[in-house]
Amino acid sequence: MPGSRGIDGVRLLGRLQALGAVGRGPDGALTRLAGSDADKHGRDLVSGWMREAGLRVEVDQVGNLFGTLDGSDAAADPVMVGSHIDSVINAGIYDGCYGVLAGLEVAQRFAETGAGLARPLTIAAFTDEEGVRFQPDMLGSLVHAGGLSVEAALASVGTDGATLGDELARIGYAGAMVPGTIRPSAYLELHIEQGPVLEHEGVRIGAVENLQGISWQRVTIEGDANHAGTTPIRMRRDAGLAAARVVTFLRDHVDASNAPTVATVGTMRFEPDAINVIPSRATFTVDLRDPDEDRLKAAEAALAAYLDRLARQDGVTVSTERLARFDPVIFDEGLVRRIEQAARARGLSCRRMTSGAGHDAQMMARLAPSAMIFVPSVGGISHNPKEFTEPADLVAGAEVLMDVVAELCGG
Ligand code: HGY
Ligand code: MN
Ligand code: MN
Ligand code: MN
Repeated sequence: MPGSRGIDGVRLLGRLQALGAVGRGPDGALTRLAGSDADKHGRDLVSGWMREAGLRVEVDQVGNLFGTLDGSDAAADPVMVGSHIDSVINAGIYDGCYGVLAGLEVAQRFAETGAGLARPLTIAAFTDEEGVRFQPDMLGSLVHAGGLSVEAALASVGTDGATLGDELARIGYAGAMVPGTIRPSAYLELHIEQGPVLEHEGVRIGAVENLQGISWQRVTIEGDANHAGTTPIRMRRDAGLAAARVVTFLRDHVDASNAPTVATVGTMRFEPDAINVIPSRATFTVDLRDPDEDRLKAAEAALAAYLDRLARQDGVTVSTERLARFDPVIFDEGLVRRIEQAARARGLSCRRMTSGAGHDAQMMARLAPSAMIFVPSVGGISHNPKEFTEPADLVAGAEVLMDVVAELCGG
């Protein structure tokens, strides 16, 4: 066991590996989508560890999982440390899980060393942060922050046709607590950077001061199915061609804009999906992001205008459905400063930065002063089984988290 209150790195790293084993397919790919059996097993594991650590475990009506270590001032609003344990498809083991397990490790060390917190400390694992199966993403923290009703969240229909409410009930995580009951005095999220900046600059800790805006849409293009061999090229209403034009338009638009805007078409489906039939329908998603709200709006407007032109030019019909829209967020300056000070007090290099990825902190910032701590991602890789962060960096991030939480909780 480490010194007076050091992080137990062996336990933290061991739990990351153990949770990372939950949701492996026959090919070894890790997929732990919200509301799935794998999600249930992951939740069972984490809530068991929370109980082992002496935390009070609660589940709310959209499955958000909380573990609380009481403080001497039970009436005080808790400091909350959170993230998520649901994953994308064929994921790495650190995204989200690291923040939940490091928070749990901090709470457990406080409990083991009798840190005598004034404020309670709550560790949160929010439902469906990734939004891969049920949109919008950051669903659980959005409900907690009052941005989405419980009814709308539970009615969310997954990519496989199930509803979130049915799935949470099926896996035994449709809790009784009303979301938002726990009002944090401050919210902190420790996360892998999922990008190349810290590694590229050789910096150990990122003090995240803002997070870019996110716009998710589903686009459906309707054309005419027809024979691939007999239909002259000029007489087609080819939904597949039109969809492909949108993908290249987005890249050309972003390249020409000279801005940090990013655009991604991550899913695309053709119907009837046959080698010798001109696609009658193309359905795909567009993920647009920018740290600046006006530029994000401009990118959305440019896409809408292009889709109008495309409908006329290709003789197809185009419809769009908004799946998620989150404004850019500026984190709490006082908390960002505390993170910088805590890192430097431990002799760790630190730089301020923007988060390119969405996080539960983006939602919790609506409720309480919030900020994030990043640690380097090797090769900047994430949402990929090659996702990796050096153990020393994982422990360093947890120690910075512990120091900031100790200050905020009066431990
Ligand atoms: O999409 C995101 O940025 C996050 O991983 N949900
Ligand atoms: Mn994440
Ligand atoms: Mn993610
Ligand atoms: Mn996230």
